[in-house]
This record gives sequence, structure tokens and C-alpha cells, in this order.
Amino acid sequence: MSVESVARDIKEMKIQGAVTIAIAAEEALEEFIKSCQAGSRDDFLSQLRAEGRKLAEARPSAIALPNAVRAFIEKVEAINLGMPDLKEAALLAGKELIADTKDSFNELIEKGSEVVRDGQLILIHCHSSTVTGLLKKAWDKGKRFKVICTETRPSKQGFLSAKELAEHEIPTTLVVDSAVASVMPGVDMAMVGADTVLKNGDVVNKIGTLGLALAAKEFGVPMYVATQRIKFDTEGKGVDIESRPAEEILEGAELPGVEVENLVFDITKKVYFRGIITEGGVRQKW
Ligand code: RI2
Repeated sequence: MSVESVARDIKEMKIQGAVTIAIAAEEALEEFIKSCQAGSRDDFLSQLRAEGRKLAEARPSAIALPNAVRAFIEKVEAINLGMPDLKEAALLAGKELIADTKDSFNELIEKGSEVVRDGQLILIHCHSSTVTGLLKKAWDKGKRFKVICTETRPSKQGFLSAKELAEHEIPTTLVVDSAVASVMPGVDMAMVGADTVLKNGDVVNKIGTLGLALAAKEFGVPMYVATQRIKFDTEGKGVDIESRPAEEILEGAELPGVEVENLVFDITKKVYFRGIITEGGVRQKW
């Protein structure tokens, strides 16, 4: 897919999940390189940077996107060749990066699956391919547990999680977001993905994560975040907390005189998490 199509699909939530959008961006840059007709190294690199910028800004709260674009461009800039050899070498470098991103996902779900215990009731939020991947891996290893998915208004990404887990034959219950505190006393572990891990360790994730964390703390339920290191804000630049169109909440309803605020992400302090799960393993406590 072209850079424009991928950037549009990310903005319109047709491509969602922080690591999925990072991989989609890397693949879009690969496609761009294939079709690029630049005649000189400088022209090639400046076109690649311009395409990268279009992708990097598509989901402001997910730092994996600019991180993936930057990693891609830095890899290509480090190749000391002119055209046309640079194009071939850049394609190889891009393939390597895509493979690395996918490998880190697989390593994470393998290591993270060890956190899951037999008999647990696990509460998850939104759709994190990392969390659902980790749970499916634990199930495949023979662990038996149940999952509660929040609906995750307004885009209802929790439906995706529930469907995916049920298709894997994992016993799954869907609840509305406002039921989180009510179901929490029966939960053994809460787990969420991340859009960005800020330099101070706080976690940017789908709206509702903060409320879930507060409820988990109140009821003494351990909460984990599962995230690839590509989502770390290593430079400390921070991210914008994205607001999306009111229509996502209103769904055609008319409420004259009512201001609608569709905040999409929130920030949860690191102290709310029992541990962080990355491709490096499980780190209990911060
Ligand atoms: P993976 C999603 O947001 C959710 O907030 C989810 O927790 C996070 O991405 C991580 O997803 P969005 O980017 O990378 O779809 O684990 O809006 O798939």
C-alpha cells in the first residue's frame, strides 16, 4: 500500500494497534522505495524523509510510529552508496527492520505468556495485539484461564479482542467500560498494551486505562503493561494526547448545545503497574 493510503488508514483507525501501525508504516516505506524514481542519493533520501513525515504524524499519541520511521530512515542514511545501488540496499535494510519489529513482538508474547497462571480471571482493555497475542500463546502452552474484555468506547476496539480470543476458544466475557470497577474484585490480573511509554515510565494508552488502573489499585489487583521497546519515548519528547471527532461518540445523534470531547488516550503513572513486559522479559515493579 502507498504511504498516503497507509497514513489515511491509520488516521481513520482502519489500521489500529500501536505495533501494527509501526509495521504498516515500515512496509509503506518499503513500497515507496520500490516505486521511487530518484536519480541521486540526495533526492532519494529527501523523498524518503518526506514520505516518512506523512506517516510519523498519523497517530499523534503512538510513538512507535515516529520511532519506526526514524529507525527506517537512519538505517538507510547509514548506507554509504549512491543510486541505483542505494535503492536495493535500502530495500534490504527495510526488510531487516520489519523482521526485527515482528521478531520483537514474537519474543514479547513468548516471554510475557509466562506471567499468566492457570485459573486466573484476566481483565484487558481495548485491542492490543500484544496482549491478545500473549494470552493466545499462554493458552497454546496449555494454561487455562478466563478473560474479561472492556467494550472500549467509542471505537469499541474491545470487540476485536473479545472476538479474537473467543475464536481461539478462550472463555471470554465482554463488559461495558463503566463495569470495570464492579468486576474488579473478582479479577486476578489486569493487563493492557501501550501506545507510548514516556521517559519517566508513565504509560500512554487508550482512554479508560487510568480508570482501570485506579480500580485495580483499590482492589489490590496486579496490573501489567505489555509493550515493545519501540514504544519507548527514549528522547523524552512526549506525545500529544489525541482527541478525535465528536461523531465517534454521537453516532448520528444530535445534542444541540452540548460540547462533546472525545479524548482517546490517557496517561497512567508507572507506580500503578506491578510490572512491564517487553521483548527483554518481565520486569516486576519499576
Ligand atoms: P498493540 C491501541 O491504540 C490501544 O491503545 C492498545 O492498547 C495499543 O494500541 C497497543 O496496541 P490504537 O493505536 O501495539 O489502536 O499492543 O488507537 O497492538
